[in-house]
Amino acid sequence: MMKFAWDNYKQYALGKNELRPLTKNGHIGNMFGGLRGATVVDALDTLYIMELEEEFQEAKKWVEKSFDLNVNGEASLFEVNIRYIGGLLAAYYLTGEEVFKSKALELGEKLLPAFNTPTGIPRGVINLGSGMSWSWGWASAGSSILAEFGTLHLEFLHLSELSGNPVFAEKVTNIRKVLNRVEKPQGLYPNFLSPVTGNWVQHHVSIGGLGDSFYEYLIKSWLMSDKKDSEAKKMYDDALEAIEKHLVKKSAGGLTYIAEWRGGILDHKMGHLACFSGGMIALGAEHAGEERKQHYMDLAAEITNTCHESYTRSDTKLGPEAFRFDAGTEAMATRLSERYYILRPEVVESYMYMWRLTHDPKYRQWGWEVVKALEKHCRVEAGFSGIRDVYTTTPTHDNMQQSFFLAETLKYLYLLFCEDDVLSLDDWVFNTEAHPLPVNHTNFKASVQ
Ligand code: DMJ
Repeated sequence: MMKFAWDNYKQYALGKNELRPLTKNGHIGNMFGGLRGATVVDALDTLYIMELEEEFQEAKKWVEKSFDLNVNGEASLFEVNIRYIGGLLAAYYLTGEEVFKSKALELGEKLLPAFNTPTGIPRGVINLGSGMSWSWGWASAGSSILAEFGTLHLEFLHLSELSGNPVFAEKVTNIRKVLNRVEKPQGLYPNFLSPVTGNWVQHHVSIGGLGDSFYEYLIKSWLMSDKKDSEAKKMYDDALEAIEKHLVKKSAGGLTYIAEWRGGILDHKMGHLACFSGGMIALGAEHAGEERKQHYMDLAAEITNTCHESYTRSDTKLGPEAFRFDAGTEAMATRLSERYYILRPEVVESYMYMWRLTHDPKYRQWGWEVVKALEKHCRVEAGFSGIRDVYTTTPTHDNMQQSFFLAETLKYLYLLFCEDDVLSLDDWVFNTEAHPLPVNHTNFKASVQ
């Protein structure tokens, strides 16, 4: 599947950001500020891990010869960080090839002006040429987004480590300080914060979109520090406790889910994005106190089961963008606009963690169901495509092979069926785009072979 996805991207869209597999051309979009080759950089480590040697060399050659960082345009700080910086850092740590390191550092420098705000909380959008930055037009009152400024820590610590320049680490340490200072309603972290005042702008809390990877980076910061960053661990433990108290619910049919919270009122909806949390909670459970460990493993298993239900209840056996638990609905989309599946990874991501941490064979079975469904409904003549409605067996394709399909979905599926020592969870943490970063700078050769 990876070879097919890569070969078609290479044939029809090399150098563009994504492949359009129906029309057999490339897509550039406006997320990466003029940067190109998002699929190349996102795919590098997956190709390498899968031992697709020739394809990896093709990707590396493109980075060496054609990856131009002198661009002008509006980029998402978050997306550039998780896909490009994360992808380059992982490729560097896996191979030791200097080109990946130098590109990661050069790009990292270009992101720094986004932090020039009164609080040091970065704005979401940056022009990579001029360094001008601003907030997303759709974010209330010029706010910055929790899942965006809260998803820089892992990569920025590595940028400081590799460059010897503390500036990157200082930027993310300051974000922590601001977050620790501000009062949390019921212990929860709302999704919108003002980079000017350092106060919350709205009380919307979600473990799905807008909030998700902030929580993920707390527990992973602690793991990546070889369990020394106790501040991150405490923030994670406290946040999870508040989430469990206020957001975790059980449906009439017995399915556990994590609702969204709007100023105290619950929206009984779970996004596909929120399905990463089964894996995250399992990963954290490993390191919870003895009395909490089983409790969190059970919670992780229940959430993963609910996400699996959102897949099995559809005609394609792929899950919708969001599913609800209200008015008699259980784990299904109720709105037409939420029925699509765009090759997202979060559900197989949780299967991978649950498999590695429990070895219950059902997670491999569930992963195989996804493989079959992808082959049946998403494989088209020239690549893989998202679908517009998971509740029909003759779905319309959206003509987009997302770069995270190669970075994450296929990598997590591969790891689900590998031995546990391939990118062992003891030695590596995955950034939120599934790019592996070493724990405490463990040498790759010692742990992956
Ligand atoms: C990816 O870019 C990352 O996983 C991110 O954290 C959330 N969205 C996509 C995949 O769904």
